[in-house]
Amino acid sequence: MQSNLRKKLIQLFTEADGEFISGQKISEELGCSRTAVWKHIEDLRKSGYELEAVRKLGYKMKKKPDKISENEIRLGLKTKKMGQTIYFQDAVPSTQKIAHELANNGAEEGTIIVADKQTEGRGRMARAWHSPEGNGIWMSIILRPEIPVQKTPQLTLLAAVAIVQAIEEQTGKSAEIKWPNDILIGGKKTVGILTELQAEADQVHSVIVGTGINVNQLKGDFPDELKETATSLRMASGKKVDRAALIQTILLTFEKRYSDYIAHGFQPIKLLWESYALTLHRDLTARTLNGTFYGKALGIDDEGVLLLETSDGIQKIYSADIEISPS
Ligand code: BTX
Repeated sequence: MQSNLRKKLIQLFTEADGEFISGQKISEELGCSRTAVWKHIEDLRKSGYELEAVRKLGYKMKKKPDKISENEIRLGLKTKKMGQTIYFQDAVPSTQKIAHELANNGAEEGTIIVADKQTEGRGRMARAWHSPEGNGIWMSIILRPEIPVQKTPQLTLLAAVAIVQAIEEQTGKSAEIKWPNDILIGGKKTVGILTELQAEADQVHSVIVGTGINVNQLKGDFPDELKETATSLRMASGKKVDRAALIQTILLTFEKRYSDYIAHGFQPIKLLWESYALTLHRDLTARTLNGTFYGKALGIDDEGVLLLETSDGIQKIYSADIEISPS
């Protein structure tokens, strides 16, 4: 099927939102015969769409395949900027790597890079991020904020807030943020965020926010070393989650929080972040490159830095791995 006809047909079904559309209407919209409509419907079925046909009523879409593609992300996307340019590939080493290249070549703010699978997905400090095929969201967003370099870690916190809100909206599950970049459900890691920077001296060229979300994995899909510490949205909610729809919700919540941030600064994000934070007022261990600190988390400051009350006074934590002591 020609790709624009296919796109139009999927769009018609998406807009019909589960209601029947008559064969007549489809043939008018696509500008083809009723027989050709039937052939196009068969093609969609072969690609995994569940379509019901009832005489006199027409066709309705019961289920989309759990597949992500540029079209799936674009159709129904309600943002103005985030995700308006989409680079989708089935498999890449790392979406961060591609985002850096595109950002260097002048990609616009809001450009996203999404892959169904990463072979060299990475976390902080060159750690590996397990990114298998067909189950997760592996996405990088290019931003070009006009902010000083030292404020860019705030964007990690902003991304965490937007993703928690999108997860709640889409699955009904509440998630918690562990400073600075983990989102946990029931104490297990569901999302990781990696924020990287292209900047010189005091000028930010771009910020690349990478998010890895475990969506439809089952326990057996995780390697042994992650089985006890990681979970997916499906494991937490008991339901499969439509990845393309979740990407759309994330892009919309992200756009809202980002425009709040650009207009009003970090304060509104800070308040939201604190309401989702797991780490506040708890005793914890912070392992940093400058040593290990123990203390009570007092909160975050206006730059998004964690304030830890230790026996030697208040310690500012800029970057660390956090372990929360049992309460
Ligand atoms: P992080 O350094 O906080 O976490 C990395 C650690 O998390 C690993 O050492 C491992 O213990 C654990 N881990 C690895 N994979 C998973 C997983 N799928 N689920 C739960 N735990 C896991 C977190 O770094 C930042 C991750 C960002 C990933 C995105 S995906 C899109 C973009 N492209 C890319 O290469 N990275 C980002």
